[in-house]
Amino acid sequence: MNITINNIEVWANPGETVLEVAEREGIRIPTLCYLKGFSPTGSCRMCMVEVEDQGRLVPSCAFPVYDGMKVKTNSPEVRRARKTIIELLLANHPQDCLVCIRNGNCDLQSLAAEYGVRSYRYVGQRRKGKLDLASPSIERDPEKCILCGRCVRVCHEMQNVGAIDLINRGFNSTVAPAMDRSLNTVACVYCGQCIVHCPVGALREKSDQKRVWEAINNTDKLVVAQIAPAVRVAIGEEFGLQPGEIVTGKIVAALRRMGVDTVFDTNFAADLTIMEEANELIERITQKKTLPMITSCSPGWVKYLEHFYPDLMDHLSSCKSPHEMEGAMIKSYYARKMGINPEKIFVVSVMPCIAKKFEAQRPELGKEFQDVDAVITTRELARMIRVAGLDFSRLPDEGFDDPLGESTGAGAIFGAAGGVMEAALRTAHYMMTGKDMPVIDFSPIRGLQGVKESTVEINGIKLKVAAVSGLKNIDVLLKDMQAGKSEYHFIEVMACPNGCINGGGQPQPSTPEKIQKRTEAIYKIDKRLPKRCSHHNQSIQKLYQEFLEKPGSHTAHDLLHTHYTR
Ligand code: HC0
Ligand code: SF4
Repeated sequence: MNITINNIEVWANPGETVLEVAEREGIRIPTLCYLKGFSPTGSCRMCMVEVEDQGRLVPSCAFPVYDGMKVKTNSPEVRRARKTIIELLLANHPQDCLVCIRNGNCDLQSLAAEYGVRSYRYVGQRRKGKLDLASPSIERDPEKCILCGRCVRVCHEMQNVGAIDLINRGFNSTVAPAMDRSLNTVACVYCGQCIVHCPVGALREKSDQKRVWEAINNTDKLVVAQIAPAVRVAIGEEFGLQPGEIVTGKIVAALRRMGVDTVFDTNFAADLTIMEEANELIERITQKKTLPMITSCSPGWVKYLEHFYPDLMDHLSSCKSPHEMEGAMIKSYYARKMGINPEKIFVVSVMPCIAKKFEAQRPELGKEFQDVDAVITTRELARMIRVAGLDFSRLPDEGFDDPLGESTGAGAIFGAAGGVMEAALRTAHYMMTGKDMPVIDFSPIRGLQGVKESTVEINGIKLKVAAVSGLKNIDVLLKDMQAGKSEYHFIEVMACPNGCINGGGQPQPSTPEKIQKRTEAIYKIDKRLPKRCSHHNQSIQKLYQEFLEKPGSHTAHDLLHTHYTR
């Protein structure tokens, strides 16, 4: 069918919305509540357009096209309506942009600037709400909420958790957990997807920046930082670089200039995780223990399983997540090697994830000492780099410290969904046959689909594997397991859609284009490395020789494995 937008005839498919057609034609219509791929609510009305042949304004995100339709996206009526909507939103919004976490990166602030809002036109009563600071990962400020409902749709439709919803009526409507309780008292899994999709500052991570600066300034502490696989392909966006630009060396340089004493790589521990996890998988298969084994490195996923399928906890790999393994090795192997009292070591993990903040505090992780002392997100590190006055893009590329800084391509691909599985298969093949896989790239479990599956034959055993990301995608597989119908041997689950590259602590906003670029960069790192299998990592080999003996040893179990008991 043909429609006219701003006097230009364009084609459209039946069922498309005005917003979708306009987007395709390169005509920008501002939105706040709209979320591509989710059910439209039309609640904010920011995307108003004028339908000339009907003489009325309609929300373009929820209005389907029809043949012969005549639309204006930029008439005086449209501009006036949008400006009024912004002014009404501001009337019920705290006037504290200068001290807001989203200052400079807020959709409402940008629209107010774009539409020339120069005063608070409507003055009246503002909705009150209590700050929710109780969880270890997320802070909520309901007074900043503009009721767009993006977080609610993400939590329900993408993550299948439903920890938050619109509660109350009329002027008192607000987004909160049931009974207006704190997030830490409900089944929130701290994936942080609500934060990355919030257009304003109503949701934010619990910041650990202050604690990290204090540790850096404390001359009695040795501050050891580690960087997660997905941070290096995303943080550049915070400094105007292209999504997917690989800036590993600049992050290392920045941390050293900020005063961090030693910089290690979580990718090293990802290789270590693979040694332990591949060994565990083989043990479960040969000793006929609980299968399928499911990965345990995504703390949002672990929490989801605990809340919703506690009967399936035995399927979870006993391996700690890589950054926890790295912390454990820093405070044992490295501390001993260097003759440092582990109590004086402060381990800070730079992660794309906010659930890692919760994970680091779990009593199941760390016996004598907490493995990791603080977790900061990609966004928090970017803020700290700015405060330190560093010109990020001009920093030189520096290398990690030894011995917990060497990594292979297998460790690198942990950052993309399917990567843990692929890395584990590379090493499981070696452990079972004594030979490397003839083809290292395992394409069936690459790509941006929520569920990827394949069968791989090793030593006559047909291993059925799946990689799942985005929590709503896991339920079918879990229900099959409960019914005793699952045919899988090994399943990777990442709480966030597409894995850590799209974690709740990554630069905002998150868009499909950015996710694609970050994923490509992760596989580029793997491809470029001379060693692409965890068992070829020489520092890992040395760690086993000098300290851990072999995968699954008593010491390995003591330091690298855990059992979640909720
Ligand atoms: Fe991930 Fe990880 S890969 S969870 O996605 O397994 O956060 O990047 O650091 O620990 O290595 C996040 C990313 C990590 C851990 C690793 C795993
Ligand atoms: Fe829902 Fe995840 Fe946000 Fe918790 S962190 S409210 S589970 S989207």
